[in-house]
Amino acid sequence: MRFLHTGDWHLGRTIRGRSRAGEFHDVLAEVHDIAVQERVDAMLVCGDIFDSASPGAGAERLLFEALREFVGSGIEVLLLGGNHDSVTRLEALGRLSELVGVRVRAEVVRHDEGGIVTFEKGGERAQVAAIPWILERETLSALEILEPEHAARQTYHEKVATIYNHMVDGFEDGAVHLLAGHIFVDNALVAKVDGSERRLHIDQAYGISAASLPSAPQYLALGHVHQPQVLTDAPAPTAYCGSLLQLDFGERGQQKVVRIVDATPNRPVQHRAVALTKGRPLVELAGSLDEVVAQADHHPGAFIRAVLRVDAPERGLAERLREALPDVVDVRLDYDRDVVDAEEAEFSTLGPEDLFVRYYRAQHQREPSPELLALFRELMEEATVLA
Ligand SMILES: [Mn+2]
Repeated sequence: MRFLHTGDWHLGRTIRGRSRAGEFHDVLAEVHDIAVQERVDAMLVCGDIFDSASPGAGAERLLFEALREFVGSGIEVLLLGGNHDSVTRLEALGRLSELVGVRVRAEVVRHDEGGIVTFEKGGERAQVAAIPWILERETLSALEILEPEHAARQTYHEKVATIYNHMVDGFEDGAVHLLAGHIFVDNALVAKVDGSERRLHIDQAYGISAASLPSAPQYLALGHVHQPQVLTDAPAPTAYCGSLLQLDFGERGQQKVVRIVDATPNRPVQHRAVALTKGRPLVELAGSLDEVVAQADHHPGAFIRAVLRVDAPERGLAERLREALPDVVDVRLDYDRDVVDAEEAEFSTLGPEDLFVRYYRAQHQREPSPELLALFRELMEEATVLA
């Protein structure tokens, strides 16, 4: 049987308040075209269907429209809940969509109570162990959460490993055995920007080590990490499909893909990536205002983050740049902070991030960590979207 492995759709996601609905529509149509051309039997969507627990009507429409296309082409679908999804919302969708071959697993259930989803086509049978995102608060007791953070993460890691290994106990002989999960696996690559790769470790996130993943599945289709990658240190073939679009500037330069997986019982699977082309690229351009404007010519259709080199913060600079380049969605000022006395700067010209960095320095007499800054940006983006 042939499967299409995708995930992290994040329908409804915007970039700095700008809609990406058109791109989502086009890339979902592209995924459908690939599925039809490749004659896949079923599609596994490995979590983070929506960007938020309460997506807008436009995001729901994108999903329903896409599902309608897949169902119309005779392709069965499994939707898995991710950490961004509302369990209740996805389950509600599943109540109806199961009738047309779109199955939903939003919450972990035992393998003998629906945790294993079965697909049948032309006399062949595939069993997919379906493990949505496992919430920390449901896995750990209140007491464990009160433990020092590291101990709580260790406990979470052990419990998740138990759940993963228990689920595959439901596999029966003679079928194709796959696993679909939404999880952070230690050592996965989270961003490759400007040549520097960053690996995230369990110390930094709730997750599982590659070695403790089960070896019984012929292929583990994972979602959660947005950079497509095959994990080479897992006991069975394991891959993150990645997201459909470059969702934020940390993902710039990433070639987005879906994966095609060919599986026959008791045989090694064949799996490969198929490139997606419909998303707008995200680029970061640095230099003076004129230099950034000139460079932008080489990136038609891109959303741009501009890092403007200036001697000192200057009022109205960002507005001038945005007038020249409407696709600039993020402007940062790069200047020698020792030269410019923080107290002297015009606060009204500073973006929220610069203001936060100044506040942090004043309070703690040191620089905020990259993780803290990343969290700040995420919160700012959420707050901007809500506003
Ligand atoms: Mn995600």
